[in-house]
Amino acid sequence: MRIISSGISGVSNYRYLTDPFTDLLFNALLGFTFLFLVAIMLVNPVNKTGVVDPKAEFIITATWPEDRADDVDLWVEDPHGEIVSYLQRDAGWMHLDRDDRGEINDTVEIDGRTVVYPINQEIVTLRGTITGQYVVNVYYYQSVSGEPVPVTIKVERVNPEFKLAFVDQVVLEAQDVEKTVVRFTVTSGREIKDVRRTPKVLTPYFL
Ligand SMILES: [Ca+2]
Ligand SMILES: [Ca+2]
Repeated sequence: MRIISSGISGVSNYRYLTDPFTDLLFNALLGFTFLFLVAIMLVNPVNKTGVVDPKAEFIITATWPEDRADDVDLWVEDPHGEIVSYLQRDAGWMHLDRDDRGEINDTVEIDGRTVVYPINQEIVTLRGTITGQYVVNVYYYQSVSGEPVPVTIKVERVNPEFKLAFVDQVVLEAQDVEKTVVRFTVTSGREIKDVRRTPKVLTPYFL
């Protein structure tokens, strides 16, 4: 790489040819970054404590250890018999955020680099509730580890105020095991009653 003198007499100051441009670029980048951060702060004011997205009435979450490459699926049936899963991510008022497939879809490309964001979680939101019984199942779709996988299920009520309605952990012993984690009944007052675990198959695989 070529180098040149700065031309300042009496000063031994050698610099790379690209330096002035790099400096300018760096300073411009700093300026833009600062302006961008200020813009973000103005657009997204810090949420007040306790304020939750009002578009969801209930949130059902299935989580399994983030270091596992195994694919677990969350299945939920509403009182009308509508079933939400990766096969149908919108059903009635239910919505599945994503099909988490273990580690397969945990990577994103940023500036040509592969960045891994290890998370093993599927979330079903209920945008509205129907009175009656909901059924929550988990299914061990693909076992990469060959090991049993522990899955934690949470049911959270968002409105009128946030409340953890149910939490439990089940172990799916092997691939293709389906378990009903919980059945619960939503009352007209949005309370959860009659929590039970009577098994019910929601997947269509063995029909
Ligand atoms: Ca999955
Ligand atoms: Ca994952």
